[in-house]
Amino acid sequence: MTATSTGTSAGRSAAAQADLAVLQQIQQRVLWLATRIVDAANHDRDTGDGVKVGGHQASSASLVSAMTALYFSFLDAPDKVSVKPHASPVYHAIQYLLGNLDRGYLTTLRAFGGLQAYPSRTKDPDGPDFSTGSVGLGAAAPLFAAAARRYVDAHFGPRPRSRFIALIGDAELDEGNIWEAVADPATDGLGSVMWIVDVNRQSLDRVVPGVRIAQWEQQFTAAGWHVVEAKYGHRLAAAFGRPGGGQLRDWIDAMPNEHYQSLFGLPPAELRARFLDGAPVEVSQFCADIPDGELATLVTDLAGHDLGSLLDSFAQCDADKDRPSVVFVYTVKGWGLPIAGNPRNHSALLSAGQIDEMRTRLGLTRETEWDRFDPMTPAGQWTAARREQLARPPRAAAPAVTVPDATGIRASRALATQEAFGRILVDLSRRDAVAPYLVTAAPDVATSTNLAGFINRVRVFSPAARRSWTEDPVLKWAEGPEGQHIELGISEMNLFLLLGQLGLTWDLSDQPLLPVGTVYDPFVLRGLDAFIYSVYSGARFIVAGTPSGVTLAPEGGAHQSTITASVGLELPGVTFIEPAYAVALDWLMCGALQAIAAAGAAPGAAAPTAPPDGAPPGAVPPGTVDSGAFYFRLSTRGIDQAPFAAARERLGDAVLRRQVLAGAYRLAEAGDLAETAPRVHLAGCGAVLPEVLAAAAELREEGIAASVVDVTSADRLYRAWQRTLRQGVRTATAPSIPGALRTAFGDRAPIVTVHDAASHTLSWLGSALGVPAVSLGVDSFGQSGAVADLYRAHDLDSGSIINAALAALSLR
Ligand SMILES: Cc1ncc(C[n+]2csc(CCOP(=O)(O)OP(=O)(O)O)c2C)c(N)n1
Ligand SMILES: [Mg+2]
Repeated sequence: MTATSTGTSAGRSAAAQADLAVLQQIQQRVLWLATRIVDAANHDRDTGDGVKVGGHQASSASLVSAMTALYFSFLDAPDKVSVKPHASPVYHAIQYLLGNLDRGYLTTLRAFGGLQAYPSRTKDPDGPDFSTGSVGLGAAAPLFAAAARRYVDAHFGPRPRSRFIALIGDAELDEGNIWEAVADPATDGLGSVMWIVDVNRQSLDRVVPGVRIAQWEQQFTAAGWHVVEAKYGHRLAAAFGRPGGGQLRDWIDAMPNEHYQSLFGLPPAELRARFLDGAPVEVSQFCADIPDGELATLVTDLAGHDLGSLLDSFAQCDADKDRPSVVFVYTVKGWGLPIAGNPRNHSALLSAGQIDEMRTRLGLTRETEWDRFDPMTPAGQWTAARREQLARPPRAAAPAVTVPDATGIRASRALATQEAFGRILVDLSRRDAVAPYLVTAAPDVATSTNLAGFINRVRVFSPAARRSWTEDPVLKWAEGPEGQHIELGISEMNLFLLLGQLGLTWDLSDQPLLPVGTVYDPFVLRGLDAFIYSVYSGARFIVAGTPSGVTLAPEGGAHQSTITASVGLELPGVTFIEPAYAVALDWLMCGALQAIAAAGAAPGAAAPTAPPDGAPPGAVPPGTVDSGAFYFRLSTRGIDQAPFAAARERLGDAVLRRQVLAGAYRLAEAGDLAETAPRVHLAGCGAVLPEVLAAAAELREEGIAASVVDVTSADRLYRAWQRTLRQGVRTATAPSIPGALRTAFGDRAPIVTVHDAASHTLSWLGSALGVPAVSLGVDSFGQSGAVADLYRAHDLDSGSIINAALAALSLR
């Protein structure tokens, strides 16, 4: 007996038949374990809070056969699989049977520190390749992982071939991001991709009406995909071949989903009547000789639970190496369970009696119910062989990528951070130690976000060389396999999904990269769920949101971002950075790339946080470290660089750089006013600093000692504050003001915060410093105008800042 594919033809050899029999035995155990894992979570554990635990026995059952076929036959070790969120119990059951998950975990689904409700790369102990949960994203992720692998292979030499597989719920195909991913030319021709759609015709609420499959198949075909159907099991296929079988097939094909679905769970005699309700006489005649019980088995015989058919269709997909494949696998939601096909089964749980009945039927007892297969049995030998076949070698140590502390950008004239960003990238592309690892991506905004200089140097990525038909002296859009910019269509979802997978190549393709994406800042929100998804998955990348804010004055409210800074500050795993000056950006960008490079080189960087004994992990103070992604919010407003040059002279590069990286520094001192002069701090962030500096100068003339603090990373400051606060909370000691805040603000004085973003983003600074504060920012939609018009409209002009300072002083 061998644990390999069972062959492809309908007339299987005796050996192949025997293999299928073993697989069938395995899938029964997978079904049991997946069902019992959810059952235990709900019935064996007292959470003490009365909140329903939940879990999805029916959604899991639907994929038991397909996942058994994959993990116990089809997959090779380098293959990467994304499992639909609600089949996580099946994944864990399989990893347990393969010996990759301790038994203690099986009773911890949805418990703190236990198995996660949905597959999680970063939290589950048995390391799924992809996280899933927000439907549609985990489905599309392997497509972008395959695109990232294609890029890695083209630049660093081919790795062992991986197939990138997604197991997707049929209702997931309603999510628009799926179709954005399928339609993008960057995902063309990825023959290593196989999507398996679990066609159980049910979503959360209902049996989905209408025959959508035909439409979806056409959409995939139109996008250049190879479409395969695994619809009928071998019994139905045989019946269709008999005289009159054609009509039977037509009848089943034409039947509305709701009608077909209503057959499940009916007693056999009733099923006959329901099945033949409205059927042509030929179909009734065809069925007349088939006993009730057999008819029930026959008409619900779908390929999604026929292991041989499944393996045949996977092999069919595999044979097509030039384009992605999708196989529509017809299944039963709740297959093999008493809740099979019930339209309300999405969250249904088996009763204690039903669990007992199932356990007994499978020959298990309360003592043996969690056991793996006896190693002496065929199933035990099979799983042991598969464990070895699927074992992955430890990740090779990655080469160290040396990113400089700074490119040394010169900024003698007024400069915008967006322009500086482009120049820094160009400089880095000239450095051999960094350049090979840089890869940029943009959703049709590469040139308008200043990537043109970089693209001119490194070209655009395309798997094959493409002839260029234009001669543009300013922008050389040359495409070929050596290119290091990946251009996407206008889909911010795709941008963040691609960045996420480029940011995971250190794990999924054994090659760290330094990915940098650009997007107009307001449209970060358009891709936000994919942004969150990618960061939650452990991806490391830089994204520049540019231009941002109302400084983008003439463009109007549809293009002016306001709440993105708050989003950046609050997102876990993302470090939000908004510098005003070119040299600060240089230090911060190089620092971010250094962090990404260092993380990629760290062995075991993907290790889950949960311990093997199932105990809850030690509580980690929130956001104590920079992790995954860096979000730079940039601007096209050119600002005078002299104030920064003055700060450099005053503080020296070593000190200033440290402060800039920590999140804030003193940009302008209050000057030599009398000791008794009222003091105020003006804290500004980003492109609005010229107004802040002007206000400070005027205040000083009025005898008010106003200093200016440039907040380069509100996020790092906030985290530093929270760290000390929480430390105080946990140890019941008085928290201190963190060093970064003390250094930048020095003495205690009322503050005004000024930001070309929602005023809320910096409004916490008053509490952090324990002083009265007035926060200015953009709290309504923008509109077209000149910068001065809009700053006046939003109280960001220097006059308003002066008034705010007086207000803050009056709050003392
Ligand atoms: C973005 C998002 N919206 C909504 C949900 C809630 N939800 C979870 S499963 C589900 C239905 C999924 O149906 P399908 O994909 O067909 O899965 P299955 O039938 O296999 O359970 C919904 C709406 C979610 N997880 N993610
Ligand atoms: Mg479904």
